[in-house]
Amino acid sequence: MSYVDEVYERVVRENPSQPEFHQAVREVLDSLRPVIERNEEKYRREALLERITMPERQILFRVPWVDDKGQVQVNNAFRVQFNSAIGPYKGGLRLHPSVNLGIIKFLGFEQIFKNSLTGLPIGGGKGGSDFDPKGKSDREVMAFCQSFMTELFKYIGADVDVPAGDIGTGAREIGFMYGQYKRLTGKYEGVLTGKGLTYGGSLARTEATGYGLLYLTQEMLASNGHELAGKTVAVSGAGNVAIYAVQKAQQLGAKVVTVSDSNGWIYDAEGIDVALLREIKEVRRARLTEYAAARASAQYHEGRGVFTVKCDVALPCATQNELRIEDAKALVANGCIAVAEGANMPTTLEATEYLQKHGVLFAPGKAANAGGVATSALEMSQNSMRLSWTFEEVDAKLQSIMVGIFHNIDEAAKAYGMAGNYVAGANIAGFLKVAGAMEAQGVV
Ligand code: NDP
Ligand code: 2IT
Repeated sequence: MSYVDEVYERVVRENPSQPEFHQAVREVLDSLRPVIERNEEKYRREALLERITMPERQILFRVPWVDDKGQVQVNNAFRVQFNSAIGPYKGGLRLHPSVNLGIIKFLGFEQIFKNSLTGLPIGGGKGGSDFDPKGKSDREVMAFCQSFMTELFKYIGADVDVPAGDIGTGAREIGFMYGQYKRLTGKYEGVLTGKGLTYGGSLARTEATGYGLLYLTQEMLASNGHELAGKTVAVSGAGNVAIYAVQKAQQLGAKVVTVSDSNGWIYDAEGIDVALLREIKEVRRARLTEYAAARASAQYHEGRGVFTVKCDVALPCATQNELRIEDAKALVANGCIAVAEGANMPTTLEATEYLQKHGVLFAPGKAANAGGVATSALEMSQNSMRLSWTFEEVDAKLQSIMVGIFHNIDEAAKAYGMAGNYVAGANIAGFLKVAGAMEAQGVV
């Protein structure tokens, strides 16, 4: 059996009931076949693939907190410190009822390669909890965040592990966590990113993932002879990534006709009104039905289906495995030319293969959504220097990072005879840097 297949079998055997983790590993290992085959004996002797698929450390803990009725609640929480070959662990914290160890491991594994692609010195990690911030009062969210940090603070630090936001973790949650870290340690340091602008946050971090997604998409389209301006775009999700993806797409001259949340989706023939969307999602924390109620041009549809609309470009920005084979078929049938992942692993393996086979340009999340973590790394730099850059400075760095990522993955794909396969290019380019650093540092 090939070394790649042996390692994949071991991952499945040793991590039962973690399908998302298996899926993420499978995609990466399949892409790496040509790289591994060139040096199979060396990699096997070094157990490099076993080491890269096994987290350096996994922290599991409980989070007790008191709700507004005086009832004690307990949640499961996780921090997976996956790989520190090229820098301190770095990656978000997801707060969503679906969170389990397998989901955090898939996210942490993806983060290793994504962070490598940014070109910045950050290792891979991820964390979170099955706590659901939806419908909770601010006081309940604070109680949870303080209790969560009361355990987590032992394992993190500005040069150790630097968490950030993800699904369910935004500026409010980061603020409460930062306050508790500071209180427990007495240290005012850049231990979290996505902080508020008054206490160490970076300008443009809020916008970075969505903006970065569009910078990379624009570059991918341009290098394949297309223009983003004038295109019709379908976006899924209505959270941090989706909102700023919509905004940047519109600034670049595209028309965005959809957004979605876990209940349903909006088709707005006149183009999504970002100011209204922000008011509903960021201020009122309300559902998309309110968007439809407030705007005559918007139709609300219950359930799935956001990718059944006619579009040129699709940007899945909600969650894993939301873009499935039936969506891929609808996109191809409707003439879609490009898909770029704002979310982490939003496209199933089957759907990805279908899109690629039918000539749709496909940018995987670990490249396309890397602008968020890249700007987090820029926030870390500013914290270390005790300086803050202007919005324009950060945005210019973000643009150049995203354009650089596109050319890096494009060239890696070509170097291994897979021109245009950006999934392979991203996995190979991300891997080579981390593998080189692991080899240089010996058996650790
Ligand atoms: P938010 O919590 O701000 O928004 C998430 C959005 O996705 C909401 O509209 C939510 O709808 C929807 N959603 C979440 N879970 C589901 C589900 N199970 N089914 C359907 N819809 C769902 O998160 P972000 O925008 O920050 O994150 C979105 C994606 O982008 C995630 O995959 C995340 O890992 C990834 N990402 C985020 C980065 C960041 O900087 N924030 C950076 C890189 C990637 P509802 O409100 O109904 O739950
Ligand atoms: O998936 C991701 O890259 C994030 N949620 C952002 C991580 C970060 O450290 O900014």
